[in-house]
This record gives sequence, C-alpha cells and structure tokens, in this order.
Amino acid sequence: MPLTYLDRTADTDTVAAVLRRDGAVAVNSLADPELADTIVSELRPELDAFGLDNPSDFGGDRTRRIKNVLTVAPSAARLMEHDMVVGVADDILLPNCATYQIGSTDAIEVLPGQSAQALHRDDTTYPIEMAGMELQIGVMWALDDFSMENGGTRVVVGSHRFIRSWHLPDLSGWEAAVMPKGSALFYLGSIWHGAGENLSNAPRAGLVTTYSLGWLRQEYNQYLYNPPEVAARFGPRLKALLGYTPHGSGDDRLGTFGGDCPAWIETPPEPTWQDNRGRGATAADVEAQAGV
Ligand SMILES: O=C(O)CCC(=O)C(=O)O
Repeated sequence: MPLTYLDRTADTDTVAAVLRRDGAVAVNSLADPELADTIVSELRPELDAFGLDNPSDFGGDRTRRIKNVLTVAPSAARLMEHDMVVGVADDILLPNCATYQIGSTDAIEVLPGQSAQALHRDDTTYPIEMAGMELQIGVMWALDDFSMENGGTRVVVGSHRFIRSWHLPDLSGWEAAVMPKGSALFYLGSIWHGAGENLSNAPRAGLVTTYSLGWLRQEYNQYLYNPPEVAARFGPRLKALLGYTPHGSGDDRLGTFGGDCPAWIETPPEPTWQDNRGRGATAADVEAQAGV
C-alpha cells in the first residue's frame, strides 16, 4: 500500500482519515521552507556541538539528536503547535483523553554514511496495547528535502493494523517519505517506521514531535527540557501541549498545581468541550437522564 501525499490545502478531516486508515500520511509543503531554514539555523550551533562519540544501536553512529529543541530553536514552536497538527491530534487522540500532550521532541540530523535505523513502533514505550486506541501520534517535519537517497523516514504503510502480540507485519514493504522541505509526515504510534540510510553527501535534518494521551507519562520529561522560564516564552497552546495545564476537569483531573508558576495555565485553551468529560454522573444526572 503506497504512502499517500496530500497537498497543504487538504482539510484536517481528510488528513486524519488517511492517517487512521494507513497509519501514516504526508502533507506536502505544509510549512514554508524559509521557516525550516530558520529552525535549522537556530539548531545549527547545538547540532555542530553534538558529539558522535557515544553511538547507539538505535540512534545511530552518524546521527545528531537534539532534545531541548525549544530552548535552542524557539521558531520550532510554530511547527509543534501548527493548526493542522492540533486538528489531527484532536481527531485521533481526544476520543481517549481530555487533553493530550507533547511526549517527545527530537531534532534529528542524519549524516552521510549513516545506515538505516531499525524499523520500530514508537508506542512500545507503554506496556499496554488496545486495538483501536492510539496512544500517540508522531509528526516528522522535513527541515531539508527528504529523499530516498538521503534517508527520508521509512514507513511500513498499514503496519499499524498488526497487534504485536499476535504477529508481525512484513517489514520488507517499507517506503521512504519523499517530500520537500517544510512537509510533514504524520504517523501513528503503532506504525513501524525508522530513519532511512543516508547515501547522499549532505545531512538530512528533521524535527519529530510526538503527542500522547494526556493521562500517560510523557516520554521525555518536558518540565526539565522546558522549565517554567522557557515555557513562559510561548503562548497558551504550546504551554498546554508541554503539560503546563491539568488533564481533564472532572474525575479525570490529573497533574494539578496550586502554586505560582509563570507557565501554568489553569484552563487549557482547547478543547472547549472538555468540561463535559470525566465528571462522574451525580444522582441528579441519572434522574434527569431517566426522566424522573
Ligand atoms: O529520523 C527519522 O526519520 C525517524 C527517526 C525515528 O523514528 C526515531 O528516532 O524514533
């Protein structure tokens, strides 16, 4: 099954529908290439300082990874809280939580000579698996043109339909996301994917952010990567995404805080309907529903 490429004018419902069906979908040129260039230039000093002396089997020995992205590249906020990203995350994640959150953020520069990363699922961090309930989505932004040659992210389209405890999909059917700078690859936490081999003579930079159900622990500790003084530089949507807001407003209320913090938001800016969720039914509600 081939990877579907949509245009930046596609509506959110279409992107979410293809993502749900295929496990991944690319939206071409969703952001301006100039924004991608700005982000790379903000990241550049940190990328260049990244030591390759601690190679890992998973991360690669010719790959640079920056996790405190917002501290060094504030322009990346515009991608992390992009309207299309939030719209798609609303669609996929909100059926199973009151608010979702950023789980991890990595700027990844795959250098020439890096071999392909092992195909993997991102949601194996969590020890549960329920068919039909996605725990997270990922969005990989191409900060350079992604090609087959330079290590464009590989995806096994349709592989999200395989529950790992039953059987594995045929991983040989992977396909590389080939998309211009500024494009976004949306993928479910349950799909098999990984960075490709960089056979070119130039680095391939990407920015990947995951968004997970609000009642799960965030994969990276966002409060340490983005402490209150950093989070306070951004608007309410991003602060809420980082976790500086409670999940839920009723019996599902988690992560509450009663102190004084420059980044804290008592009421998340969206979704507006969350007040109706998670509130246990009172005797009066039950009576009202029963018409007594
Ligand atoms: O860099 C890429 O294309 C994908 C990276 C990835 O999947 C990961 O590191 O988990």
